[in-house]
Amino acid sequence: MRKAIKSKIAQGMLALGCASGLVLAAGAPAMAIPGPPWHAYEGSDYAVVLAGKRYVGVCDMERDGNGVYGQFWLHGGTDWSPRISDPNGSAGGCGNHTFPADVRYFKICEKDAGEPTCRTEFVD
Ligand SMILES: [Ca+2]
Ligand SMILES: [Ca+2]
Repeated sequence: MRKAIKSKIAQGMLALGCASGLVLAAGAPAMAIPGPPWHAYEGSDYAVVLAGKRYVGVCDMERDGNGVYGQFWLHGGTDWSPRISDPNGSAGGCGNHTFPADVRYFKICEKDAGEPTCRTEFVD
């Protein structure tokens, strides 16, 4: 009898562990912060989509000599946008652009060693 209760508790704890694991998985990617504004970070460098979903910025925030660019996938689009870069690198201010349609998802890329390192985030 005692043993049965103990194993029931163990099962309950296991179920609880699984449930919280699922919640964590559903919340991935770990860095995602709900918008607006929506951000995609690569280190401190980021791309941002503002509330109207059409005005975007790309900001190089690291004085590391690596250029950054953002690319944006629009609603009804069939490919990534041209690259939007931060024209003055890590000096103040960001590159920006206004698209004719809402952004669906987007990425920030850093031109570091080898292939650029990119992170994608979703608007919706
Ligand atoms: Ca950088
Ligand atoms: Ca800049």
